[in-house]
Amino acid sequence: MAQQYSHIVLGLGATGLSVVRYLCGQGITPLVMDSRAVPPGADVLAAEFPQVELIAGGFDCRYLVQAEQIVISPGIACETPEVRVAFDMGIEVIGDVELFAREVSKTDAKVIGITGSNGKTTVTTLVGEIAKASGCSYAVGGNIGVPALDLLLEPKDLYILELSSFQLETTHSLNCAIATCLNISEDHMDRYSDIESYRQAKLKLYDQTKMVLFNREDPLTTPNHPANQNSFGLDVPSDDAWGIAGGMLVLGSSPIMSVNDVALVGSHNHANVLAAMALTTAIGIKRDDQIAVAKEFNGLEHRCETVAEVDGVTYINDSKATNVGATVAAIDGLSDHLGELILIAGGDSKGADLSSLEPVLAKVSKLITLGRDGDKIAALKPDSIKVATLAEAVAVGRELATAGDIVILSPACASLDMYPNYMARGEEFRSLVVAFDGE
Ligand code: UMA
Ligand code: ADP
Repeated sequence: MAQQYSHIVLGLGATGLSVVRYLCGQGITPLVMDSRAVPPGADVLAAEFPQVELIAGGFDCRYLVQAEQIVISPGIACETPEVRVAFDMGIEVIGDVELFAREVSKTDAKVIGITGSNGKTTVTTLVGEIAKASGCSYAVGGNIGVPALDLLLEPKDLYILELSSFQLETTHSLNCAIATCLNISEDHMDRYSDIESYRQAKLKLYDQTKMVLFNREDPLTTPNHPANQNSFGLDVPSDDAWGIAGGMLVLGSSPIMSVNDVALVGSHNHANVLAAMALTTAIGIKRDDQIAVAKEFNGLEHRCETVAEVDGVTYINDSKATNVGATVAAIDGLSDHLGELILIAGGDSKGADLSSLEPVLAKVSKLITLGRDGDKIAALKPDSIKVATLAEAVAVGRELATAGDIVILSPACASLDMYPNYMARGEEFRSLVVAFDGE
């Protein structure tokens, strides 16, 4: 071990690179370590930061124990033994969002924080669109894709951050103008001992905000301590909370717009729109800008996205449903549909208890399962059909469906047992369906 490093960056994905960029900009040359033999970003690091040393294929404890600060990527568990050693020695272990928070605290910029098990990306995007409509200077980042620190390369008045539980574990000093936890359902159980520890990671956000927005229909999102707070929900609200009454989105007793004019489909998305309105109202954005976006924004790819209608059958790509809560919301949201619902599900359940899918499976006429945990889902419904590939699943779905029916890919599982990511799974679904159209 030739050199001693005060700063160590653990993980060289998108986050690790953003941290290196930030630290080098501060005149600090960190050491980077990644457990993967060939980490993504190694080529960029070598080209842009030739002075930065990379140790790949494992974490070398000898460096860790001598560091002043370790900046850990969200994909690395804090319980990793080498990291635990550093924690136990009192070495500061933080994430990229904590560095972002410390930097933003030196400015007058506002931050909106959005977490939850499902709907984060939809709400974060909606808030970004509303900010755009209002004409303010803003940037969107965090778990949604652009690492938080990279947002600071072009300073703005407003930062809109999607935050994962992994990022929140290592974030302590965000000072959001308003922050929300949209909902909590089991996810990432391969990283948490139980849902309560996952929830506590998410609710850390509430300790770092001037105002809490919670989902009054999901008790797990209720703040543990009294806070300056408001709520949203699909029910009739009391006082000055956000909700739905008489077919209208409302704030307290004041109507805002008809639910029928919301471009996004499904009741879970009405909750998302209410949350986005509440978040942007707290920073002074006008109602007209919110309404304009709610009327226009019709959703993101891979999230209950209608891909095609072939022979009267609607094919929906909900590949981003990587946990049970998302699939439950999709099926509930479509259950008023008159035709049959044919569901394709399965993949890597990330250690989740899948039994909470059982009640919504009663609303599905046929269940087709695939992937590592497909059999566990199949066991929850009689006469399920097990297949080996998505191509087979889509072919079986087509065979079973008649005009007026829906075939939906909403896996309730991550894709990583069969695909590089959920986008690849959704794209394959799309191309399989589009191919029918050409026949
Ligand atoms: N990894 C290793 N060894 C390492 C470092 C990482 O094996 O030394 C693995 C991780 O286990 C993980 C993968 O590499 O499977 C990526 O981890 P990372 O921390 O390098 O990820 P980044 O590329 O920095 O991307 C991260 C977020 N990824 C994760 O939290 C896993 C991205 O969220 C986020 O967009 C990005 O930072 C910018 O903030 C993605 C995600 O899947 C979309 N998030 C999870 C989710 O939404 O469910 C939490
Ligand atoms: P996240 O970023 O939290 O993963 P997304 O907006 O990407 O959230 O949506 C992920 C999945 O969750 C999609 O299948 C989507 O249809 C579903 N979903 C979106 N909003 C909600 C919600 N409020 N409650 C439950 N499921 C939702």
